[in-house]
Order: sequence, then C-alpha cells, then structure tokens
Amino acid sequence: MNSAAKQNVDYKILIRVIAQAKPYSAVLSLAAVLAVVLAPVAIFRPYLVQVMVDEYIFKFDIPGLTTMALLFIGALVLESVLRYFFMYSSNWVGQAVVRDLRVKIFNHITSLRLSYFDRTPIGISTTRTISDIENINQVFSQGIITIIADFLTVFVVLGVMFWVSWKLTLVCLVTMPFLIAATYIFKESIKTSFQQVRAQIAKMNAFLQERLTGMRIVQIFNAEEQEMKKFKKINREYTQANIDSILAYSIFYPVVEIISAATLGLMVWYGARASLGNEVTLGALVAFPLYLNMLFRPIRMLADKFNTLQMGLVAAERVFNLIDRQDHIKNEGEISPEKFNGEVAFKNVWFAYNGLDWVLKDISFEIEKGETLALVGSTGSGKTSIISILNRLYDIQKGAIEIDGVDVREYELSAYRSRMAVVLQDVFLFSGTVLENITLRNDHISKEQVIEASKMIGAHEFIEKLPGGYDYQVMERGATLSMGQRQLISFVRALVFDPDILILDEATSSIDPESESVIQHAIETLIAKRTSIIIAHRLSTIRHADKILVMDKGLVKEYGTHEELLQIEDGKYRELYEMQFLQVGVA
Ligand code: TTP
Ligand code: MG
Repeated sequence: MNSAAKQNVDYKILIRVIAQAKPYSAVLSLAAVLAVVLAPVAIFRPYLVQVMVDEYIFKFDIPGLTTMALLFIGALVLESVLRYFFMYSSNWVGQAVVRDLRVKIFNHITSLRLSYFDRTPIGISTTRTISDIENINQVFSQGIITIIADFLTVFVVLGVMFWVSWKLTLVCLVTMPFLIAATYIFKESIKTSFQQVRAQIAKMNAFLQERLTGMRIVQIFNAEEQEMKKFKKINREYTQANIDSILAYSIFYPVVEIISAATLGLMVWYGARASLGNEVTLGALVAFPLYLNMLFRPIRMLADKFNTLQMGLVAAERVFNLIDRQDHIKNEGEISPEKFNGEVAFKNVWFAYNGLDWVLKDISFEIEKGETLALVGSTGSGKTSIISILNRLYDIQKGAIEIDGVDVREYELSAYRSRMAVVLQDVFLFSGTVLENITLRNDHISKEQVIEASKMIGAHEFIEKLPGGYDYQVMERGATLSMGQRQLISFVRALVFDPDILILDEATSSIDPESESVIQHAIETLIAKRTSIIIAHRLSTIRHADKILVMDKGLVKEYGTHEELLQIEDGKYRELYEMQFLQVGVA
C-alpha cells in the first residue's frame, strides 16, 4: 500500500540522517546508552515504594524505612543526573549535525547552475537552509533516541508489572486497545494538520518576502489595501490550520485521561479484592498506580514524537533532495591558462534555457585578439543569453564556443571565469563597503590598485565624496547610490580584475549627457587593449566597435563592420542607425 511504501522511504532517510552523526558517534552512543540505562533506573522508584510498604511500614521497621527513603532520594538524584546528560547529549548531536548540514547546503547551493535558480523561488532555498534543517535537529533531540527510550521504559515497566502480579497487569491491560486506537487516530489527525500548518507557514513566508522586496511597487501603486486583504486571507488560513491541530490535542488528552482513570479504577477494584484474598501484597497495590503512570505517559507521548520524527524526516528528505541535485555546470576541463590570448569564436551554437525553445539558433561569429564586438538587436533577441553562455552560466546544447581555438568545456571552470569579467545590465551591490564591493573580498587586490582603477574609470571623484570614501557602507543592493554611480562601481570592479576578455551589458536607461560622457570614457578605458563584447544600445559605442552582430529572434541577422552593414539595402542595422541618427540630429 501507499503508506507502507512511504514507511519504506522514511526508513532509508532515517538511516541517512543518523549517518550524518557519524563524526559525533561517541556522543550519540552515550545518548543511546543513557536511554537504555534510564528505563530500569526510572522503574526503581515505584519498586522501592512497593518494598517500603510491604517490608518496612507494616513491619514498623523505622531505621530500615529511613535507609529506604535515602535510597529513594539517591535514585531520584541519579535519575535526574542521567536525564540531564541524556537530554544534553541528544540535543547536542542534533545541533552539531544541523550545523554541518547548513554549511553543506550553502556550499551546494552556491555551486548550482543558474538554471536551478531560474526555476526555484528564492524563498525555497532559504527555507531549505534554515527551517527545514532545524526540523532535522528534532530527529535527534526528540525523535529516534527518545522513542527508543520510551519503548524500553514501556517494556521494562510491563516486565516488572507482570513479575509483581500478572493477574493485576492483565486487568490493567484491558483498556490498552482503546488507548492504542485513540493514539493512532490522534497521530493521523495531527499529522495532516501539522502538514497544513507547515504549508501555510511556507505560503506566508513567500508572500512576505516578495512584498518586502517589492515594497516600492506596492506603495507607488497604492496597493497596500489589496495586499492587506491577501495577507489577511493567508493569515486566516494559517490560524485555522493551527486551531485544527489544537483541536486534535484538546480531544486526545481528555480521552487519554479517561482511559487511564478507567484503568486505575479497574485496577483498584480488582486489586483490592485480590489483596483481601492475599493474592496481591498491599505494597504492590500502592505501587501499581505509579507503574501505570509510567506506562501511560510514554504511550501518550509516542504519537507526538512519531509525528515530530516524521516531520523531521520529511524535512530531511527535502534537504537531501537538494543536496543530491547534480545541477552543476560540468567542470571537467583541465586547462588552466594563466592568460587568454583573447580570440573568441562561436561555431553554430544552439541554446535553450529549458532545453526545448531555442533562444539562440545557429549563432556563429569570430573576434580577434583585442577586438570589440557590438551586439545589437531588439529586446528579447538573445543578446544577454549570448554572454551568459560565453561565461558558462549555462551549457549549450549544440555547436561549440572556443577561446583561443580551444572548446570552453576543456578549460577548468574557475580558471576560465577568472580571466573574464562581466558587467551586467543591472548592477548588483552587496551590503558592505564600496571597497569590498569592488574587490569582492579578494585579498590580492590592494586599495592602491582600486584607487588607480577608479581614477582611470572616472569614479574616484564621486567615491571620495561619499561619507567615509571607499569605506562607505553600501546598503542592501546599493539603494543609496544612483544608477550611474552603481554602474561606475561595477566598471571599476571589472577593471581591477584586469580580465583578458571583457563582457559588458550596457544599461538601457538613458542618462544625462554629462554622465553619458563619463560612462563613455569609462567604457573606452575598459575595452582598451582587450577583447570585448558589448551589448550596445548607444550609437557612440556601436560605431567604435570593430564588428557588429545584429540579432533578431535568436538568429544572426547581420554581421560585419559599421561600414559594411550600412551598405545593406533595407538592412536592420541601417534602419536602426537612421532612427538613432535622426534622434541625435533632432536633439
Ligand atoms: P535575452 O537574451 O535576455 O534577450 P536580450 O538580452 O536580447 O533582451 P534585452 O535587450 O531586453 O536585454 O532573452 C532572450 C530570450 O530568452 C527571451 O525570449 C527570454 C528568454 N529567457 C529565458 O527563457 N530565460 C532567461 O533566464 C532569460 C534571461 C531569457
Ligand atoms: Mg539583455
């Protein structure tokens, strides 16, 4: 059956979760040993009570009774100490495993290929690294070991009870089927409501995260009220899910109370008669309710613990699924050049993001060392895609991309990328200083180099004027800097890395003429003496390029020099040129 199959899978995951604790096997074994020791130690106290009643109280042995009382206290202290170490060690293992897993996941996520992030909401990746992993902790702290400890307790208690009086024990067990049935029903019903709760939390997280990121849009378009309505709806559903789970608890606990009271009643009724008939000692009669309590408590908690375990395993399954994803860009190349000469060639390249819809179709072009290629084309024609595959953010499906006559797949990935700099359309700055944003914490780049590069780009002046200069704290994503300033910082970033091949996705947004000349100068500095590919929007950039590639719907429409392309009758480039030229002429 379905649930049986599910159990099977869970079992495998359980083993894998436990395997994560391998480096901490000593502590884990300690916890397991403590669990085993705790069961008999716990049962020792009720047993002492029984002995006290039978052997001392009714025989008026007062000194003996004092010894027994001290023994009782000793047992209590021993149990408390053992319990302390047990809880501490099992929780400690859980936390240690979780800490290791977090690092593993972070490492894994940062090396996943970009197509994974195209398909997966950011919220999912954060949930995996933070809250799902936290649930795995529970597998250790509340799951397996405690469940084993509880089972052991139940068996030991039952054993002692049978040993003391099997008849009385059997009487007590009459109600057991009811308890087991109630526990089972409870377990199933809180399982569904817990899943509901978790699903609703995820929904609320995702909603909040998106709204916070897009707060500007929410406020600009006066959408607060609509968003509020949506939030209220999610909030209501979340509350309902919580209430459902509380309902299950509020039914289950009284039911268990009734069953245990009934058991106690049965036991007293039968036990008193048996005691009168001298079948059971009075001590046993006094101790039995204590045994019963020790029997009921773990059984009552088992349902809860099984669910916690189950939830931890579900979380573990998700985390393992992510860890198992082999969605990396293949890094099988072995060539690690010190430097690229700078010849780039695309040979009949075909590419699709999803493997189905061709975004680039049969693209071919060549750039010589030191040359500049301008990519031109309408929006969505595939310009950004060309540079993404050149930077190996995605793998191509057909054809070949070669640098210095060698297929890019034969280069070692990080060596390959380190010789290439990409300046993207929308500049992303991290929170940190301007300096850190330029060097990306690469220790090999000195502040002097950064300042020199800034001067060459023409960014030094404005950075100097920021409070703190190069140590100015950039707020999240550089919100406190203007678009042009961010652009300049990204240019400096590219220049200090001194790449052999420079790729630039020119910002589409138009800027004032003064900044325009600053940016123009910066771009010229950047592309001087190195192979460059520029996705160009401004005529001034395009005209300076050695070659121009006009893209249209994923195809190479025209390819050649400025002069050559202008010769083409009804050519797209010519049309584009005349349009822009007219605009410039009018302005
Ligand atoms: P792009 O290569 O991004 O087009 P572009 O850079 O020429 O456009 P713009 O001038 O606006 O910057 O996209 C080409 C096609 O690929 C487009 O139809 C959208 C699709 N695409 C994806 O499917 N997934 C992606 O991650 C990207 C970036 C694009
Ligand atoms: Mg683009």
